[in-house]
Amino acid sequence: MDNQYQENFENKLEADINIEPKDWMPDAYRKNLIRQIGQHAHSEVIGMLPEANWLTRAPTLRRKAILLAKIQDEAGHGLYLYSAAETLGCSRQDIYQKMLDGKMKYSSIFNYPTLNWADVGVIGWLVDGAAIVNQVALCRASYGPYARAMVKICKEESFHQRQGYEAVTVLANGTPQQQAMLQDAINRFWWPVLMMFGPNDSDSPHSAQSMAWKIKRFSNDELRQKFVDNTVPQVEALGMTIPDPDLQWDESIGHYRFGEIDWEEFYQVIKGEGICNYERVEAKRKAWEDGAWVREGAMAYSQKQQAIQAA
Ligand code: FAQ
Repeated sequence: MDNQYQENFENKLEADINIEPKDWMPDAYRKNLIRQIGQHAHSEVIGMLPEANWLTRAPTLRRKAILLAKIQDEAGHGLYLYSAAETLGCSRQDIYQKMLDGKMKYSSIFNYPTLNWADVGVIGWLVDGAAIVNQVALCRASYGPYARAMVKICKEESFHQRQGYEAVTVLANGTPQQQAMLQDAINRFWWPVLMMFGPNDSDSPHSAQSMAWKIKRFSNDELRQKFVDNTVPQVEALGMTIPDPDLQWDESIGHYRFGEIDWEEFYQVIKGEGICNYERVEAKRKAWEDGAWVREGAMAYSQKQQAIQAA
């Protein structure tokens, strides 16, 4: 019987028909999706923190309103993704607790500090830019609820990326101090952004299976290359430089070649030893504990409503 289920599952993958929550799926497929979608959700909500650091110091009311809207969007993306993970049978509270306990990861990029206002523009431009390259591919992921969540999320990320680019354009056309501030932000964020795509394909334990299951449609290295190819002309248009002496256009392959990523730094960060890992998780732990009364109140209200309806 199981063989028949397995065959149906594989036929759907082959025919590019989405797998839906009530369909049979192999346990390992389900587990892998909970891991990836859960980590993705954690990244969205942890990703609110570096930007929130600048909310009270945004240079104008307009910038502040845009930043506030962007951060709220990230919270919404987190909620979508937690819901998508829940359709696989996990509990939101359980995976959130795993993140707080360091048993589930979130994107390495959010363990770097936002030291000046240019960092906020650079996050919108480069971090959201990298996220879009990764997530556009995920719009065709084989699991229906994940793929559909990605479509809406990508639309909002596109707005984030454009607002980031617009913000850095103002700095690039500003005073020498503003230009220096932007260059400094690019210098600090460039390599960590390239790390967002994960280890090289040869060192990526999940890639082969995730590609076979059509969760991932492109490999880590393919997406990283696409991001570099998209972004170098944007950096040049801003009159800025990329902190990579090995970066060069290779006409023969039609791509930019770039230098080696510091993988030691990457593994340190995902192990929990980056600059801001402790601070980020502590902020979320405190928010979770401080919010206990809200959850209790909501629960009491819901029980009261159910009792009224039952009466
Ligand atoms: N950081 O075998 P692989 C955003 C882990 S965008 C931390 O290659 P996989 C928007 C990986 O989990 C950011 N850990 O794994 C935003 C695995 O560990 P595990 C979020 C990383 O899954 C913008 C191990 O290394 N986007 O939030 C990273 O096939 C601005 C081996 O790696 C997503 O999550 C990393 N960079 O490929 C919000 C996209 N890279 O689980 C606010 C969805 C790898 O065995 C502000 N995820 N690891 O313990 C994916 O596409 C994939 O999961 C990859 C990794 C490509 C990230």
